[in-house]
Amino acid sequence: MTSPTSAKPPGAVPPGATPPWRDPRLEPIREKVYSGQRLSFEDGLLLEETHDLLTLGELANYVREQKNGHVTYYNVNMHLNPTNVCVYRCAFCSFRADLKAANAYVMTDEEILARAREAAERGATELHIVGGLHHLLPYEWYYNIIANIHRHYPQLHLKAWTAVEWDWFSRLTKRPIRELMLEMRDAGLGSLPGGGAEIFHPEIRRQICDYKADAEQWLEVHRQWHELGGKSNATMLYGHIEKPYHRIDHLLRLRALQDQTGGFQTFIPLAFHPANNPLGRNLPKPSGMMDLKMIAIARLMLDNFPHIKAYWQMLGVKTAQVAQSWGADDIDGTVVYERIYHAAGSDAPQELTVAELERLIREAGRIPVERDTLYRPVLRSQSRNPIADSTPVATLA
Ligand code: V47
Ligand code: SF4
Repeated sequence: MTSPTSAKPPGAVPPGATPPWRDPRLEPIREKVYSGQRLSFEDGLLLEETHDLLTLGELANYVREQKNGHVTYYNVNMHLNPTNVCVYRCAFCSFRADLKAANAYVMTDEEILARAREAAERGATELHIVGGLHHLLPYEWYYNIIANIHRHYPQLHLKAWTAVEWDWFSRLTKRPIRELMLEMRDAGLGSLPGGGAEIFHPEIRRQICDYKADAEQWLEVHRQWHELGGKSNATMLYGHIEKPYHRIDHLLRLRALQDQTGGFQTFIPLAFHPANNPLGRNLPKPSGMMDLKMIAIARLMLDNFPHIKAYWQMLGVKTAQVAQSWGADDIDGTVVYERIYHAAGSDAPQELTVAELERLIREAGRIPVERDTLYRPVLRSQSRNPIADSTPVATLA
């Protein structure tokens, strides 16, 4: 007779047997991954379908370690959103405001320069600048933000304006995007962030962000910047009304452009935050399972992207840390003054210090490396790093 203490729970696997959670359909994909073969659209759909998160993690982690070893990158950065006034009405956006809304703001030149000064004084290497498309402000206003900051604080790398903003500048000025890019690069622009990509597939794009730059226009902006020798990032907004095939389609469009230009540095899956926006009314936040799957699938499908970023502001600190074993090799930076996710209900802290980032990374079994925006290691002694030992400051948001 078996004693109650030695009874196996239902579903327990005898030693040596294949556990029931292992999905045998992933075996051909495992072979492809370990032999460096590219995954197809159908493979991507299978990765989406499976519940075998452990095998997904194993495969994505293999690719991650082949590309980036045990390193996890972070940077010392700050965000600047010069205005929240926007002509568009993306259904997922909790950040935007109408021209005359009570919460509408446009930062003055002084406020913008004060933010840049704070970034420089706190040892940031990057200022991440994006905002709304203001109904009345001319292209010159956006141009001057770059030129003024660069003139005063040339040590800051300015990662500025999503493809949607570049498309808007071209509509405003009727000038070719390439010409505007050259002009802004001369004024101090360093690289392009990955925002505005959302979901490329028109079945979804027309429902969540009609009118703004479409997939072809988004990709064309990045192509042009890459052709000028510039680097940029890419994103995907997941966990709302899109289906798995829309996500895989999105990833493959990015992979195809990267094959041609090689200008993308990192891909950042962005989890939909449902608070305070029309799209979120009946939708929950993506689950932890989905967040980890998106990181892993991105790592497996985007075989030509050097980096996958688990943006801690978007995933939350805990998932961003675990994601370092599911394919991610970057956790983003100190951030500070993030508005877009906090407007949409993020409960992540406003900023993390270098000491906190490094602790999270070490605890995940990775080696923390401070990078600049272009993934060059930043060398500075701890004592010279003004953010390392500081307590987070009070924030605007
Ligand atoms: O384009 C807006 C997304 C993006 C919501 O390049 C939302 O290094 C979820 O692109 N729920 C802007 N997402 C942020 C972005 C980014 C962030 C960090 C690093 C980089 C980089 C780029 O945020 C927007 C949109 O796709 N977004 N609202 C929302 N409610
Ligand atoms: Fe405007 Fe960007 Fe918000 Fe869309 S996501 S409404 S373009 S600020």
